[in-house]
Amino acid sequence: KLDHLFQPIRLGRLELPNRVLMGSMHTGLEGEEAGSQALIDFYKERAGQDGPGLIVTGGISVSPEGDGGHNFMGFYSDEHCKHMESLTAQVHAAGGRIAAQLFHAGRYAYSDLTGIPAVAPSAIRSPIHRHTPRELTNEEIEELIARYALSAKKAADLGFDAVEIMGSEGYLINQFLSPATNKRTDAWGGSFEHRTQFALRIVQAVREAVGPGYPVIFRLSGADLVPDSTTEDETLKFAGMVADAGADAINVGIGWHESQVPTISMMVPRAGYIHIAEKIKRAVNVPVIGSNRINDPRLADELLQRGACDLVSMARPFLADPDLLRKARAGQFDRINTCIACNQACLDQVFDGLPASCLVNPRVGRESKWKPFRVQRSRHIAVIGGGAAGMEAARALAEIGERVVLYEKDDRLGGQLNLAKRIPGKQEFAETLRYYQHELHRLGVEIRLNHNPTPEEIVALAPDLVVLASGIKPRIPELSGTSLPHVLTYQQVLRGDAEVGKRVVIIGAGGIGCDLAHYLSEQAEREIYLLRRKGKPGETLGKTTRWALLSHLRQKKVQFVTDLSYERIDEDGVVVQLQTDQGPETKKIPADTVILAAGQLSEAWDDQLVQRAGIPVVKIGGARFPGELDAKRAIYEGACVAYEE
Ligand code: FMN
Repeated sequence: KLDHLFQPIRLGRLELPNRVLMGSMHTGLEGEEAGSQALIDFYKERAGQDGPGLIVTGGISVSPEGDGGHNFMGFYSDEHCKHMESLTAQVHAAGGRIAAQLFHAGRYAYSDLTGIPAVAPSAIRSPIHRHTPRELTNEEIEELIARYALSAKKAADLGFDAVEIMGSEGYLINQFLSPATNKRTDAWGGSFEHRTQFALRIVQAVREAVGPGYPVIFRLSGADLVPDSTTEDETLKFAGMVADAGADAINVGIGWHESQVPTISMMVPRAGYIHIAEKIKRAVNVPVIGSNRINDPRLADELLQRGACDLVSMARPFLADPDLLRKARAGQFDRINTCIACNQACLDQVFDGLPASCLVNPRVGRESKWKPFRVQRSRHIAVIGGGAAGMEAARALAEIGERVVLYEKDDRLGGQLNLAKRIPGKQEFAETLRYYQHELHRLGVEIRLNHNPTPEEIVALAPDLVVLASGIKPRIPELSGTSLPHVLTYQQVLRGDAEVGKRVVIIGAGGIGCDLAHYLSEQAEREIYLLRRKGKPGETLGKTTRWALLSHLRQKKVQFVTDLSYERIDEDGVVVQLQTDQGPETKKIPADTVILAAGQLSEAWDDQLVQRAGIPVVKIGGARFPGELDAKRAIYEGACVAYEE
């Protein structure tokens, strides 16, 4: 079983015990308080026996103007270098191996944060940044190459086991390679050979600095997915040139940050880009690392077996479950907390300047804070509600040794996750359900389905603590016509409880409204209107996924109507008042089915009697606050009951 995944492999003189790279992730824990232990504890928890063969750090700047976001580390800072030395020592002590990623953001740099203007091969602004970079001079380019080499030497001296040169995702090295961003007419631009010079000179200089045998990985862009960029032929040729210049392995990144094609979100099928690594593997004679959406060790093993790549990179899957490989080796696949590629707590938070965490594993980034694990208090705890919040509370409490009864009024656990998994591209939520079901049984949580306990029953049971996780119900807006037979709630629709017609009006264009439109538009040919009083559709969705979902809905000809007030629902449509340039205009939008997705309310469970009996009650998730459907907050609050109370 998994014979291929656990095959050792050599990179230079470094032997890796398995074929898995924990892909580079900037966590936002790297920052100025670099003296803190949080980042080290994050890596240590992933470095132990049966951890990834090699961990790659998030990008570490080779030069101060190259920082790629909030809280970056740089080889130019003595303080950061000291911190890195302690990082490598502790990862080694834990039994792991770690590579430093040599990084320069080029025009993607956060010049607002660094206070230094961004630089690039040419002064062309990226569509996702406000600042136009300054064109580098020939001397500055030579100096930057020297800085890559110096940083590599420092990395080796600081105890890193390898370096990875970051040449993908549209960062500086990629900007030199691509004709879309490199318009130079000197020796660094123009022809393909000229455009490759920056990368190749860096590889040579790094190799010279670290000497033979020290592993050097080059992360290149397997496909840029931006207009007028490097061609496939060029990429294949370039991969060979990088290997010849001294790289020991090629890690195949996919897309640029500005790409208009989803590259890592839930919509991307598992291993959806592996064919690109496969082509590169045929073009070079060094090991090739496949990446993106490889979230299951069995799939990884299959890819290795069929020779698609020599190693796999798994980045977010190690956020979701640091013990992924240990469980895989033991054949405990059902125990793995699978990455669902939602990006809600990792990338979205990093882009907002917050440290990364993980929706399905809120322990990420809190490794220092959330210990010790086992308290063995053996309190008796009743958890009311088996949705995301209640399941995590029950799991985490049982894990630290409490005795837990979990009540769920429905005939199955999961709450809103059961609906979420029906949305196209969100099927991965089924893995989260599988994980909880399995873990709750394994940890001996007593599960009572089809059972909504009465307050009297709970008082009679006299638990030490009640965790109220009764969740939410759809809010019915105060509007005439909501009780007409063709008016449904989003829950009724997603449960499949009711027929939906050809012409649909959805009231509410938040995350649920947008998901619902997606679901209905994939099901059948339909005319769908998505209505919102004010603001933009899907405003509450994460930065990294909102654009893709909205562009998909536009493709499906979903009509967005905003800046309106609702008058009433009729038998054949919804009457609204639109704000137009000519003043307000009343209009009926025709509909066979009207769906309410206008927010939610807490599902009531009266805890007064329990409180009066002196039993402490903690409310979590939708029971505490009925915001957007928010699995991230629900699971986090569930975990907090065990780790922070
Ligand atoms: N890739 C890099 O090369 N350098 C980075 O600094 C980096 N930071 C990342 C930060 C976060 C929070 C995430 C989620 C990804 C980051 N990536 C970075 C991309 C990952 O290495 C990887 O290519 C991507 O997550 C897709 O792989 P996965 O599906 O295994 O997560």
